[in-house]
Amino acid sequence: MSGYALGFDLSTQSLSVIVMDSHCQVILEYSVNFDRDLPQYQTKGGAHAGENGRFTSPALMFVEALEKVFEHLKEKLRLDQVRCISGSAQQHGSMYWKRGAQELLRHLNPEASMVQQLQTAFSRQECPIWMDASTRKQCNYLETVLGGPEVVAEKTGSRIYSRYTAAQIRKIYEDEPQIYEDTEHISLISSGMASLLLGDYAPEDVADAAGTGLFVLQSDPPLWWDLAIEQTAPRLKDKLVPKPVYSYCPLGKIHTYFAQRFGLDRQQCFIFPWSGDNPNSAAGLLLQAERDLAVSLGTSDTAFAITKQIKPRIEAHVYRSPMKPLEFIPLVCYSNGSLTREAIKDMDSMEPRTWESFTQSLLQTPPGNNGILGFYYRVPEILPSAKPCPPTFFDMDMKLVQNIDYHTKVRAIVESRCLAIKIHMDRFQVKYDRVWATGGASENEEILQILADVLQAPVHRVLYHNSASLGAAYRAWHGKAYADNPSNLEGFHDFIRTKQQLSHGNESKNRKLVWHPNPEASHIYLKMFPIYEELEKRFETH
Ligand code: ADP
Ligand code: XUL
Repeated sequence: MSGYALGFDLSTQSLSVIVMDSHCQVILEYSVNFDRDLPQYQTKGGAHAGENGRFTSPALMFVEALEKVFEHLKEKLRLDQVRCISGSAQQHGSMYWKRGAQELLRHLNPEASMVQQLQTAFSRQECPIWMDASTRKQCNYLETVLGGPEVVAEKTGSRIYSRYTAAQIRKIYEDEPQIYEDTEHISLISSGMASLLLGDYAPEDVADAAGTGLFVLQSDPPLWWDLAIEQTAPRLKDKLVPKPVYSYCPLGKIHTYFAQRFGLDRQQCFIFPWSGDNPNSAAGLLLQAERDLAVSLGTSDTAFAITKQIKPRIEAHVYRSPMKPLEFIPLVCYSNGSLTREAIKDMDSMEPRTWESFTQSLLQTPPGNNGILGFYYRVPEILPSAKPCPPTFFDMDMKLVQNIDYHTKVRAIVESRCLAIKIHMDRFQVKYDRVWATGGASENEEILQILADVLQAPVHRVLYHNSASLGAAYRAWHGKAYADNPSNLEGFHDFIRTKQQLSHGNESKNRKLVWHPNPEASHIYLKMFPIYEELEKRFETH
């Protein structure tokens, strides 16, 4: 196979793309930052914050960003050489397509821009996104009618969280019945983006479907949970694709719109299902079951692994692996990730500080931070389920402390997040002996050292830190090989290694640096775990 794969990543703050050659090497990357490059949508960190914990992003901003990427790529690359495209998107968020949108989408005119032609395609201009915390009422309702949080978690992999698509759809049905009526189709953001490329409604892949509250976690073949669909809103089944698909399933050829406007070869370029950012990162990091833990430090902080068997727990999540049909992704998620660290970095200063000064603070403070722990929820937190609260610090006697210096505050916020990851992930009893760090904040080597010290495992960082787009491009190549020869498909990991021309057992060329744990730090953190656990309970609101 020759040519290129495109791997997209529509994250909270940006739409990025990588171009990957047939040896799975990244040859080009490009990113559209929503706040900076599409200021007309007036987002902050890619989102609009509303009342009562509402967080949304404009659907048309996603459409326009996609076109912007192709305009750029057209100048840099022979797009007729692109053989396969897949992508990654922030999980849970949903797009509402208005009656008649499918026809509009199918018949786009390549002479005009997509964003112009899709102005009337959405019944709701704003997509609820993963940061949303406004649907407590709908979560309670759905959990009650479906048999309680434990039953729902057992069936779908997670209880219904505010950001889960089922709760979001129910809220729109209750609060905006006309919009619900006018909606002919509901996509996840991932499948919505695939739909733009395909020119028709694309199905959800199993991995991202598992973040809806509507999917039977252990189903093979993949199935929606009919009862949850019936209880979420009337006639919802008609507004969804009939079934989610495996992540490697070819969806079809690129839309003639992209072929004619940007020069892609419609006969040779195939679209593969988009998936969620965390499942794609698992693929990009080539995570191995029962061996690896991934920590993603993006707008959200997440920690996840791959397992062959799983017991869901109500304070965390289980998704499906996009690499192998019946493997699972246990995951913990914190909504106060990078933007909260940024706010701490710039605290008490007129001007934004540099990351260098933040790092200096980490270097000037010892492991254990002289016993100071920190909690700061700028936006409603998922784990624990907490309301926003200003930076709050405690000592090892669990007493509130004030008047501490900037450096100590910085370390407290970073270290306490690492303690939380260790405590919550260990409750899944997943085994790991190494950690893979990814996401924007994995640039910061001092954060990685603290992570290694708290988790007491070596922390690796891949050369290319956007593992979500890497995973999307790997999946596109793997899916293409499956489409070309379904009877002869290697496992995902072996397939990528073979393409990278690495012998078995060798690490991917994309794997690079390692931070080793300091064994002495282990005693310090062992004392802090139970204190952190107790303090965290104080912030839990229900
Ligand atoms: P997302 O994919 O969720 O949009 P990214 O994974 O691209 O976000 O991460 C972006 C974030 O990375 C920025 O908001 C910034 O706070 C953080 N970041 C970038 N460089 C550093 C650094 N050196 N130290 C800590 N955080 C950083
Ligand atoms: C995972 C989650 C976030 C989003 C955005 O459950 O909500 O990680 O996928 O990154």
